[in-house]
Amino acid sequence: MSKTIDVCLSPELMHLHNVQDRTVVVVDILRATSCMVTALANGADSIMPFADLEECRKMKMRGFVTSGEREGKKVDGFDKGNSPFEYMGEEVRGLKIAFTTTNGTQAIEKSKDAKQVIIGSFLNLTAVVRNLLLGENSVLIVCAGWKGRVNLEDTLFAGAVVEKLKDYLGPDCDAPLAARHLYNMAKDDMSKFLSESSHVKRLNRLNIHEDFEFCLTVDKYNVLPRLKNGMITV
Ligand code: 3SL
Repeated sequence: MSKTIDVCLSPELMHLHNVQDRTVVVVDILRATSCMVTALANGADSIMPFADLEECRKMKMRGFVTSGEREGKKVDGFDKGNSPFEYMGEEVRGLKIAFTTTNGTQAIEKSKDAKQVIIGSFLNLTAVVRNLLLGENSVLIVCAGWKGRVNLEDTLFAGAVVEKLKDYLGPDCDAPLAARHLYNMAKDDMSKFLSESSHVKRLNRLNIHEDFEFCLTVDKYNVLPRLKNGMITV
């Protein structure tokens, strides 16, 4: 049977999808999955994602570094926030990280029953595409969005994947087609295309424009983070 590809534009639409026999790619370009990819590419041991903030906080007692955000800001008492620049360099090597974010880790939680869960971002786009191309499973890209709403940046990533696989994986519905068309409109200057988007405005208010530019870098890292038994590793 030939493989297909679908896109879930918001985690609120997950009830429409049967993930058991699919590879799910979870994406939260700004900034959760970009941070995860950066941390693991820089030698972090593992990332345990939490939907619940207090569950994540408890992991400190078990020797984990606590990381993440609420409303874009580092959580009080946590070790790290949600900027990819906090997950670079020698200090990251070997860390076991407990991670919670507003949307990204919620999307991971909703995807956990998939046959395979991988973590996607522009930073590791080719590694993701290669895995999907070589794998046996049909694909679902789960966009983390923002509090249940659709966002542009995750949709663009989904479109990039659909575009690169268009000769091999047929679309299950119009969402992959819409994402692909959007990506093709945006690809020559994604930064400009996204300048009016809601999350970019949010990040600009927090004075973190450099995170936005970094998260749009294509193929900075050749890593493929996967979720297994509640833990993300490469
Ligand atoms: O929602 C998330 O998972 C975050 O990545 C949002 S923020 O970029 O930290 O605001």
